[in-house]
Amino acid sequence: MDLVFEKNKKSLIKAQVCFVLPTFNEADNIRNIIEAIFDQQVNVPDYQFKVLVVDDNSPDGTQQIVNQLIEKYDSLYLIAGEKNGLGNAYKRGFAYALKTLNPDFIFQMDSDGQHDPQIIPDFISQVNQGYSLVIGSRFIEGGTTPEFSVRRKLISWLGNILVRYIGGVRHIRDCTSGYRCISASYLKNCNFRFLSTQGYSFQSSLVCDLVAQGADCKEIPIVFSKRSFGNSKLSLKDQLEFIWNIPKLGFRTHKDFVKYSIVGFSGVLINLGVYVFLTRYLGMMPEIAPILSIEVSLLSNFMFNNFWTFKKRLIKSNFLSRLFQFHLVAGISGILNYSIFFVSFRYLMINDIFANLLGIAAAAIMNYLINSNWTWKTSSK
Ligand SMILES: Nc1nc2c(ncn2[C@@H]2O[C@H](COP(=O)(O)OP(=O)(O)OP(=O)(O)O)[C@@H](O)[C@H]2O)c(=O)[nH]1
Ligand SMILES: [Mg+2]
Repeated sequence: MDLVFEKNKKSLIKAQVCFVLPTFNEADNIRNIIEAIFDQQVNVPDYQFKVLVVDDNSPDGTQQIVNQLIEKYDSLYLIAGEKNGLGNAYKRGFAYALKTLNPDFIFQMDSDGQHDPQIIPDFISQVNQGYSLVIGSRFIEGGTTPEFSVRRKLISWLGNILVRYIGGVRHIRDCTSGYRCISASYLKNCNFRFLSTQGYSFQSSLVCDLVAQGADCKEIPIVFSKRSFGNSKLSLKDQLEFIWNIPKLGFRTHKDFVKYSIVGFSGVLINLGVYVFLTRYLGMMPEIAPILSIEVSLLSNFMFNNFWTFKKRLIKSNFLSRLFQFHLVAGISGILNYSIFFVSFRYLMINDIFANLLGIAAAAIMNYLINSNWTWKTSSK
């Protein structure tokens, strides 16, 4: 008898799925989206749905509508707070869900009807296959953004390229999508200090953090159409934060960057030493000597980076092509360095030493990012 009870009890334990819905002024949309999510419950009976609305004290009455619906749905929850950006709302929502709702998986979803709840079972079937991060993607085959303006398409495309190539998530086509299902075990281990972004760029930081933890990602196509009612909350501040956040994504593996900087500094000393040796001891002309001293320092930088900085990386490309790429990147960085110096000094009237420092800093950062993501790119990325 006990055994039967235990068996029945076990079959009653369903996987818990929590939908976190951030809202700001979504009074016209929130009812439809909540009802449409709960309507999908019958299609995935082995999963128990919970919906958590994270509202930032919307003045349009969003919370009143959610409170009415709480009377109808036992598994609907609402938390409210000050308006502090989409990223902060998600952080609050995740923390609450992980602490009190005991989820196995957490969905991220917009509350304005742009994310179709009818494909929730498709996400869950991927989770069933063992994926820990399932992304509703606008940029894989079958995915579309039919009503995006050319400007928005361009911004989205550029934003994704930056995150993919600088943030170490090249294999993911849509890093800014807000429709995702994430395994709670990964979310628990997220480094929320790294995820310090407050606005929309939280989405891209989160993907990078999950992948850095080893989350196995699968993208499924979505149609991202126009919001049902109301206006977009994406502000200029969000867009600036997105750009500002990009280098931070690149420096995630900061240990590599510190090593790379030490190598770069050693290169300066080697360059100078060889120059002094050639001109003072071998009597070489000062116009010719830098050609050799620059090349020697480039070669020594390459060797140190190859056999020390990026030693642990599993790299597909061969030694000679890496050597060639390294030289090419050095050339591009040199041009960038000079251009920034020239524009700052000549046109922005910045002091020449400071203008040069600006050029060196920008070129050094770009040089690291390209070499880390291209020359020594790991085969798994
Ligand atoms: N709690 C909270 N939710 C927010 C905030 N900013 C945006 N949201 C919600 O996040 C979701 C996505 O925001 P949207 O304004 O729709 O962004 P978008 O989808 O890129 O823009 P549209 O295509 O114009 O809809 C929506 O459900 C918003 O209500 C915020 O500061 N706090
Ligand atoms: Mg939207």
